[in-house]
Amino acid sequence: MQKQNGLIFAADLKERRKTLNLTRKISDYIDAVKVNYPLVLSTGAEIISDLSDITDVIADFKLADVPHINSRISKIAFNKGASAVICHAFTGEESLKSCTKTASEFDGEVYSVVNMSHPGSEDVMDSSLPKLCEISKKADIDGVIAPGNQPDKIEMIKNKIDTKILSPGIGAQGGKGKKAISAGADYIIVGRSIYDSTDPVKSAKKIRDNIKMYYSNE
Ligand code: BMP
Repeated sequence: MQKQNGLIFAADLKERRKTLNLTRKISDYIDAVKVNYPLVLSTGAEIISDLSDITDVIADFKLADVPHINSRISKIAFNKGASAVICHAFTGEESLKSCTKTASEFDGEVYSVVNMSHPGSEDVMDSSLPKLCEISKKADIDGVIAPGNQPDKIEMIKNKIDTKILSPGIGAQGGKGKKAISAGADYIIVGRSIYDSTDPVKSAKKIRDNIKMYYSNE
């Protein structure tokens, strides 16, 4: 994924045509589209190939399985045209390594989840944060997912692991793009504030301009 805009579109829609049209329209303002279960289970895995003709695709299946299954799922995603997969770190080093090993066969990337943007992340993930960063480091991931609505956590993660940070939780979940970037995020991930907006193209441009202006003021 080449960084030009710092914005990743979370396409959590259920309609194929709408997703493709919208992604095409906002493609100048994003660096990648992230696909999750709502889209893939509604439209089929072929949507990954269709979207990959427009921009880089991050397959967000939050893989959390035994190594050989993580590996099989990653392989399918990369074969369909994904540039990256997202995996949970809590299943341990071997499970995560099965993803990075598979990714290396496709020149793909792996992002591991070390913390999450919803309050439930406090229940288990917060106390395991150092360990999840350590596992991610050992598995040689390309970056981590860290909560954009909690800039203090981004800073904490940045201090523990020197890697790319992709941050959801912006807009609808209360986070501010500028604050996340300022805390150390490299990319922000945004869904509803784009696709639920009355003018999604204008919103995507505005969100991109906001963080881009911020980069140039740094
Ligand atoms: P939205 O901007 O509509 O809140 O969407 C956020 C996206 O980021 C969703 O696709 C969700 O699965 C993902 N996400 C998240 O919200 N928090 C996390 O901690 C990790 C995620 O992947």
